[in-house]
This record gives sequence, C-alpha cells and structure tokens, in this order.
Amino acid sequence: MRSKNTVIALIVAVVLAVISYMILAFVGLSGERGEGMPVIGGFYLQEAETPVMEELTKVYNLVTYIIAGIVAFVLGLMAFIMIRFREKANPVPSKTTHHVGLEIAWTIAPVLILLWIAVPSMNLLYNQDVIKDTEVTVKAVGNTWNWSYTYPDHENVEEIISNPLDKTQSKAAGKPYLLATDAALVVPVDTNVKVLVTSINNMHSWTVPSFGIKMDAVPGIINETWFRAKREGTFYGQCSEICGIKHYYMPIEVQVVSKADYAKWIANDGSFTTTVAQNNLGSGQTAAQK
Ligand SMILES: [Cu+2]
Repeated sequence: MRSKNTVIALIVAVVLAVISYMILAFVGLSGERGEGMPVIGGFYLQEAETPVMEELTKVYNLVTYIIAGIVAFVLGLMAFIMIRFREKANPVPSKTTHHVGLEIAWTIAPVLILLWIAVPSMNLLYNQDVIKDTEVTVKAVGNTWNWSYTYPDHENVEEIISNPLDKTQSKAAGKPYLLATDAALVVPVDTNVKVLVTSINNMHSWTVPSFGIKMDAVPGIINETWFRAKREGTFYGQCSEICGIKHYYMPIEVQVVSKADYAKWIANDGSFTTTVAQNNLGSGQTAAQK
C-alpha cells in the first residue's frame, strides 16, 4: 500500500512539474517581439539590436528557465508530499526532524544555482558598464518636458529638441503615437556611440529597450553609456523615471543611418537634405553659398 502511494505520488509530481515547466518556459520565452518598439499583446523582450541587448536576452532566457524549473520542482514536491504523506495513508505521523544529507543538498544546490546565474550576469553588467572605444559622442539632456540632444564633437549641429508628435501628426507620419518625435537622435550604424546622459532639473532616465540601455539622467551628474546598433532603422524608447506630470511626454526616437548618410548629415549641419538649410537661410540661397 505504501509503495503504491509513493509511485502514484511520484507520477503526479513529475507530470505536474513537467506541465508547469512547459507553461512557464513558454510564457516566459515566447510571444510576438517588437522590432525597435513595443507591440500590442507582446510580453517578451523586443528584438535585440545591439550586442549588449543580445547578451541581455540570453541572460533573461537563462534566468527564466531556471525560475520555471524551480517553480515546477516546488510544485511537484508539494504534490508528492500531499499525496504520499496525507493523513489517511499515515495514521501514525513520522517524528523525523533532521536529515544531514538533505540539509547539505538544499544548502549547496541554491549556491550552485546562484553561481550559475552570477557568472553571465556579471559579464553582462561589465559589458554594459565599460565604455568601449567610441567614435561618436552624443549628449542627451532630460528637460521638463522633452529630451534634447547635442553632438559635442560637432558644434555646427544645432541642439536637437525632441518633442512628441500628437495623434494626428504621428498617424500622418506613419509612426507610433507616444513614441514618435518631431526630431530624432541621428547616429551611424555599426559604430560605438557614447551617450552622455544628464538632466537640467529632476531625474529622468534615457531608455531604449531594443538597445539594452537604461541610464538615469541626474542633474549635476553626467552618466555615460554606450551602444552599437547592428542595423539601420528607427528605434524607440521612453523616459523611464517617473519624473512628473508630463513623464509620458518625453519619448526617445533614435534614427540609425548608414555611415555615409551620417557623415552627410553632420556636414549638412544636422540635416539630410539641403532644403532645410535653404529654408533656414530664407532668401533662396543654397547651403553652399552661405
Ligand atoms: Cu522624464
């Protein structure tokens, strides 16, 4: 009778554990992935667009599998205990209080699991934190309420004030509402970009999920981070520090262009076409005549 109970309990425990593991791992590691922006109904990380985000995704997956495993193990263990040691099958309760082997095991196993997580996490933290040799530097300043960008190495490029597009404007531009801005930060592809992040008043956070970046903007302090975009395109983020009434009003739009286009953009004083420069001149002069 006892051994039959044990077998049933074991089978139920294993089945429950496997099912819960599959559900948790599926929920944790699937779903539609946004490319450069979130998608409706998506609950997984956005597509990785930088080496740091690729690494971050791997660490996230590893930890999700481990969490799912622990949840499944505990659920299975509880099922086993509830069936195997139920009152009806055990009229005389066991008086066991210690088991040296078990105590050593449940001390060492969590330590090993933590080490298993710690090694890749530390690697990731290091890679996020250590600024590589960067070729382009941009400065992002959090204001109330927008982000402004400057290029310290190119004084000809005027400060970019990045304000969000309203509903009609973003629809007309075919861009996501509450993420799209009227002036994006422009950076070259396949280039290490250093971002200096600060704020003029209260705390903000310069965050681009698909780049694996979240850097606090603190007044009086210049924080540094870096990214290397793998492809051209537009990538969105939002201020990620609850900064006040118009917290929603400071989205981040990064436009990654080819190195040649970037060089042209810099040469054009921060414009892709000369028409903008012409308009600024007002009297029909070309940029070259200026
Ligand atoms: Cu903010």
